Amino acid sequence: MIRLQDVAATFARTGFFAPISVLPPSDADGVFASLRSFERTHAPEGLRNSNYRYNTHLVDQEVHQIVTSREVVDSVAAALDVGPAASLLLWSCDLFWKDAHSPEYVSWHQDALGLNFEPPHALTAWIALTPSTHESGGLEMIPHPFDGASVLSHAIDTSAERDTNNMLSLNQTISSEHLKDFAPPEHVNLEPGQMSMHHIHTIHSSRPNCSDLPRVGIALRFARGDVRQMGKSVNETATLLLGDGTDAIANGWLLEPTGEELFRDTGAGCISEASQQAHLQANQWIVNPQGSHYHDTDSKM
Ligand SMILES: O=C(O)CCC(=O)C(=O)O
Repeated sequence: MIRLQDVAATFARTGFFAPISVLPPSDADGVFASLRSFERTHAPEGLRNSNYRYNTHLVDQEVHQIVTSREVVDSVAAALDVGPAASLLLWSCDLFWKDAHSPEYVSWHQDALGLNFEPPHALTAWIALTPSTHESGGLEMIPHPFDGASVLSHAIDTSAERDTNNMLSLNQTISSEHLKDFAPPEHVNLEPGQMSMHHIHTIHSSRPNCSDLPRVGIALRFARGDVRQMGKSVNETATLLLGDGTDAIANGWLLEPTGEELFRDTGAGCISEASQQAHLQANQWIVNPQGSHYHDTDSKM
């Protein structure tokens, strides 16, 4: 049993925490199977390449239940030190899917790049649906206290010649010159159903999948309600997980419908109208590229 004080202390010291068991392994297998079935019905081009890989919790009820579960929310609230009067928001969620023996990788980067969250009270939680190990291309983190950390310079490459095996939308990469000032990276090994958390300032990456199984995880992006998105032309939408949302609304966040509203009229294998609308709204940057990249700093379409 993990003590939440230990989670908070380790997270503050190293910028990440793992592993936390948030689902029995058989349930994680079940979610993966249900995503496969969702894919057959709604994304025959492949879920990993479809818009549904973003904010999947707004269209898949099982994913919604996981992201709003006590196991997830309590650990995130402890790491972000969410006080009794503050709100906790899930402002994005995306699937990171590497097929077996895929050369795809994620270069060294910080999630904070381009977010302009002030104060930077935000983190990414990553839930493994399949084994995420050194061999399968699991996350690697550079331990560093997040307090006082800053966003380092990243090289960006969106040219036609960019390395398409890099899964990041901008191929954003911190140079090895910058990395040598930091401690060596640590591998994060996760069994299906286990979660890691990293602060938006934590430097992390992942290597190609050299295993025989797909390596699939759900990345959940959380922020405290006192976080304001600076200089955004379009406000982000977010799912309220703790608190009454007053602080979040005052900081410009738009609140998505609750799970009850989203999935009220959901029949087997069917996405509700509200759920589709919420997904479109949360992905408005896809339909309205005016705000392009404003919430897609981490993964490519
Ligand atoms: O899944 C991966 O390999 C990388 C995920 C990542 O960089 C993130 O969730 O912030």
